[in-house]
Amino acid sequence: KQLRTLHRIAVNTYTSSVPVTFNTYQNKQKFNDVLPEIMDTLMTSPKFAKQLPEVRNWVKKLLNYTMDGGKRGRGLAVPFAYQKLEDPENITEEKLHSARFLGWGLEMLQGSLLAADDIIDGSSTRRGKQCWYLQPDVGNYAINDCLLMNHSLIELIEIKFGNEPLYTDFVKVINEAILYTTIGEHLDHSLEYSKEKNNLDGFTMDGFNAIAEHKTGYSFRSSLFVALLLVKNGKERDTTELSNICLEFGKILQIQNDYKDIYWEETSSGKAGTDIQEGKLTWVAVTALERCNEAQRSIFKEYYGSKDPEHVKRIKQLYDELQIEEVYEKFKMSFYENLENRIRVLPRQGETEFFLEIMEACRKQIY
Ligand code: DMA
Ligand code: MG
Ligand code: MG
Repeated sequence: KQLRTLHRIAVNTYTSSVPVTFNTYQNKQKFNDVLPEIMDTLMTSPKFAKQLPEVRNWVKKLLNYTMDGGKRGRGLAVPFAYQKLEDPENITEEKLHSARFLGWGLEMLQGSLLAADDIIDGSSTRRGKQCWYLQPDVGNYAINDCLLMNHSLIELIEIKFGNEPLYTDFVKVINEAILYTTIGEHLDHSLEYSKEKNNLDGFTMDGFNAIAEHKTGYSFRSSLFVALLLVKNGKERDTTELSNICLEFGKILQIQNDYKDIYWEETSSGKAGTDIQEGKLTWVAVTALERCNEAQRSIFKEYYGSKDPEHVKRIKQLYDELQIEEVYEKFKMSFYENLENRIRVLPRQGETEFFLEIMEACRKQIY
């Protein structure tokens, strides 16, 4: 009898009547199954097939290293979004497969953006490993590797969808994500604080929001927008509010990222924090400044943006004095509440379900 029950559970897990969810073994497993195809497809491109074996080996090594170990939220969100946004009777295995393929494309993009970001931020670790640019035979060549990855992604999309009308739409969404994210990385750099600058006028919540929307919001949005292209008549849907909600997700994800940089151990976050050292305009820094008195503001100006471990400690101590952790917990709660209210009034149930589940994943830090 026990065996029969087990069998029934096993069968049910694989029937389509099981509700589609983002964070399930099934979604992940089926997504992972497509990865080898990504590699193979890229290598069948004449642009790679005719190269010396060294080139192919390098690209495989690069992709395996930089796409490994992350939470894969952006990638997993594509098949999940497709299933939530499409009417059940229109869902096809072929489209689902395309969604997974595109998901991996977005994971490739994220891997390259992070590899570039780590050079810029002078980071040492990422996803629990040494950063790509710190690998023995990489160094500055990592810049070329990032370009190589971005354009391999476009090549992949061309091989897979080049003859379909949707090809240009996919490229547009991906290019938009790259363009806005890199503008975000520019803002992130241009608004940095340094003692030489000695000016905190730009350290405002508006500044933070602009950075977060760009460097995080648009790549988050790309999962939903490529999925929508696979949906029947998806191109005709009004996406204004969907887009705005995605940018809000960008903000909260970046707020959590900024918080983790200070308060999480490297063993949990997978990377050593650098925001204080680099003088970054983060949610934590702006929130602290909003709460500083004159004396505390001087301390901030004196020690922020320094690699000296004692200075970093002094800033963290200031954050403690200002009770940033408590402020963060409260802020996060009301941010999610407001976001949920916007999500609940979306016109389509599938849209609401998609965002609510992604929101839950963000809350649990598994997105
Ligand atoms: C960079 O933000 C985000 C992009 C565009 C990859 P960040 O430097 O705060 O990210 P992380 O903390 O992961 O390095
Ligand atoms: Mg960084
Ligand atoms: Mg960060």
